Amino acid sequence: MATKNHNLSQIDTPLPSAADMKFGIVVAEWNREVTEALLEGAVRTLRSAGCPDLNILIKYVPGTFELALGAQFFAEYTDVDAVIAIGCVIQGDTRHFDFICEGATQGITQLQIQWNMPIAFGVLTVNDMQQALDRAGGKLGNKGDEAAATAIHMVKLQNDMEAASPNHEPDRRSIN
Ligand code: DLZ
Repeated sequence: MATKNHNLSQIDTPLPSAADMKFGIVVAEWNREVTEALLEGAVRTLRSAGCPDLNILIKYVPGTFELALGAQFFAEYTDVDAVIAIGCVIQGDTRHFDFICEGATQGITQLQIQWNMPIAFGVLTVNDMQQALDRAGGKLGNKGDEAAATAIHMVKLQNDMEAASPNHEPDRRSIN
């Protein structure tokens, strides 16, 4: 649950090293002022955990509704360990907001289960632009930081569990 005034850049658990990890970042172009700030936060956090720039792949899609497919392209055509999906949906006068948010959340949830690959949800779903700016490097931190930290933790968890699995078989990432 979102906690009022929680700072999204405050990462409580120390970040594992991301020196050997590779990430795809898919960024929605809608509300670009906001999504660029979220992207900056995500890249900064990946770098701070030691992820080399060569291991950070960035692609753009038109809007948040297209994030799930953009993430699937990363899963299908690259060897990334995880994807970070970045978008910003601002409530308008119609129900469009609900459909976009639902499409993105359901699409991303389904995708990460199907592909057995972490996809971090760096999407702001807010009432107005001020709420977005507050969470994109403003007074409530940066959701891009939070999403990148989540992706790093999930890749580490997956790597550790795979390595310890008695039935370990080569997965999608080693086949590519
Ligand atoms: C159409 C639309 C609207 C009204 N609002 C947003 C928004 O606030 N944030 C966002 O990322 N995208 C928005 N879009 C675009 C949709 O995500 C999508 O790109 C279009 O509906 C075309 O599929």
